[in-house]
Amino acid sequence: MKSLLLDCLADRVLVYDGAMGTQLQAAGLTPDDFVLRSPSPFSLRREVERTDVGDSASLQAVAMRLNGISLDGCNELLCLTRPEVVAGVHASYLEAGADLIETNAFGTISYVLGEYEISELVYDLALASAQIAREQADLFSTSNKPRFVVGGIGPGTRLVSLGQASFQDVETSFFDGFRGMIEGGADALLVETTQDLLMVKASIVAAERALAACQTRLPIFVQVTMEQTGTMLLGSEIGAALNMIEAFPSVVAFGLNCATGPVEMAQHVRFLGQNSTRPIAVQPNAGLPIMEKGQAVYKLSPEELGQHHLEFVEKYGVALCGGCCGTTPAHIKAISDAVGGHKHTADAHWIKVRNTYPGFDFSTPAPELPTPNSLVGISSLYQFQPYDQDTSFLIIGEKTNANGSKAFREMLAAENWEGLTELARELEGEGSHVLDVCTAYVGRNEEKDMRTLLSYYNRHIQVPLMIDSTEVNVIEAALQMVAGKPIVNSINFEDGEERTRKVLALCRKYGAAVVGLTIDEKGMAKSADEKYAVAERLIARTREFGLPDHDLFIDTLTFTLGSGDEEFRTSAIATIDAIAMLKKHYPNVNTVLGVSNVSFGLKPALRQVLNSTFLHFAREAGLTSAIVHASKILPENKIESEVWKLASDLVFDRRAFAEA
Ligand code: THG
Repeated sequence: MKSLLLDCLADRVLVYDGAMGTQLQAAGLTPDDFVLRSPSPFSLRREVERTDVGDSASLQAVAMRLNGISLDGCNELLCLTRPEVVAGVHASYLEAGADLIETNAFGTISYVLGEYEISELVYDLALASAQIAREQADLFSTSNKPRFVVGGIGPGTRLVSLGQASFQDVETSFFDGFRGMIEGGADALLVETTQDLLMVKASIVAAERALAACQTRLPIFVQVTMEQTGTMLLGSEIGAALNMIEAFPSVVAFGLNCATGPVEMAQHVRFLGQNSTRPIAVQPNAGLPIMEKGQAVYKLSPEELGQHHLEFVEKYGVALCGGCCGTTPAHIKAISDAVGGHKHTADAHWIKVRNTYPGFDFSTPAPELPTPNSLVGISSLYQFQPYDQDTSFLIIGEKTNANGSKAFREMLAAENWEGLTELARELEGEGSHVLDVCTAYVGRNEEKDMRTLLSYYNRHIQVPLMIDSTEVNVIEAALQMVAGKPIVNSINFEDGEERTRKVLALCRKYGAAVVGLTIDEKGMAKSADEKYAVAERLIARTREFGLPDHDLFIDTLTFTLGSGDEEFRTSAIATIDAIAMLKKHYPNVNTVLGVSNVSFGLKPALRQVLNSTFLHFAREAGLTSAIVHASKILPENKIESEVWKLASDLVFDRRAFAEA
């Protein structure tokens, strides 16, 4: 992506603007300023540049319908009614030294504007906000100090993870909003003050679609809000947020704004400095709000804020510095004096990544590079889960699966969602790091069940999820229901390339890891060499779609040893050997097995032993994760040595076993 903004960001610290709302309030506006009359001279002038006639028609229609009614307090409307006031605020921040100004479009979301019955104005307001900011930025730009417009939209009033708006609602509205921003001349797209990672995900998907629709590329920025509690509003840790964001290469800067001042933000900024592969943005409030006469006031002085930013820049590699609530042009001037133009010298992860891989471009990932990610793993709405579990393996709970559990199946049939949630909580309690979720049940609607179940699991389950389905539509529905970064289970080449390509495109679009099964057009690969060959094809394909190697889990599959079938007696050996080959040649690629498959058809006590033994040897060969019933896995020292030996003989097809 060629972008002057990114070139400048790569070179030096850039300064953002400060609060918009309070500056507008200070302009002494009256209810009359919030009346949309038929198009103002400003918007008429812009009308000629418009490409989309339908939208200007909706503007006319709204003006007629409102018929002089004041939408007092709808600051976004000022972009149409008092553009010069909005422009004045931008100018004051540009004068103070801001490199970037953010559009006056915080509430430009259909259901927020809907409170004023102007939900159809998302595009028009976004367009106007960007045009106003563009004009001011251009007026202040010099070749030494170009100024940039960030087309920013806030979080809205509804939480997707709580079901108050759907993924589609957000995606549709942000598509219109971002399209307006792009056509109005924005240099970057931003979603800010966000509280819900599922909403963030929907807005990133929307930004991507808007950029594609406008046939252009702009950097996407994301900023989350960490509350005083130390998490986002719904309980998301900063690591969950960063891990999810990093699954989207188009997000080129990530950071924080609002809720607290710099002191309270420091722990999160440190975390980002240590882990983020993307430049870090920080826009704190001017301290914590203090209530005075029923009003929130912010007391941090401009100089203090500037000093905090200097520390953030020097210690944690913060690259975009600005202010949120309570900050004024004086604050931005102080920030500009303290850090403006500062080179990136900190010992921060993203700076190291940039220096180590000079060609590394976030918009064209290079999975063959050793991974620059510090957070290698997946996430839920709440937490980050590393793939590497130190002394353990990544434990994927098997029981939240309609194919794998009678209890699950019965509760699904009864639509006992609370019971299904309780079952998932039990697996969490048993130590599962991830849950494999499958709602495929004959006679029921798999997609609908997946949506409903995930609306519960997203909110109530702390660990990340694995989406287990063979249906493309079910997978996409699931990806729209879970915050954080899930794993999709699975792809294979049974029916050739088409379905696999579709699923990989979805993993890219929604930010997910993926399981690849060693199955091709000839069926399930049997020998270790065949399994390895299909694995190489899976690796090539996931790389082609820009997924890093660590986000692919190769499943080298095994047949049951429980049938006694001559043909399958060496099946486990082939599975284990293929894992060892992959470990050797693709050390970053993960591996997974549905361990219980190995013992289908055997008695429960023997199954437990055989599963545990098989898992043990697969792990010795390098297996990194497994779908298991965690509480039923026994370590070697908990199994009688005679029994252990018998089970090992079965795994390795030692004929002594058969003859005994
Ligand atoms: N690879 C990948 N995904 C998979 C599998 C795999 N997903 C499904 C399955 N295989 C792994 N999950 C299970 C879950 C349960 C059982 C086996 C594998 C199981 N269940 C008991 C049975 O069927 O006898 C039922 C127990 C009950 O009803 O409570 O064995 O290989 N990528």
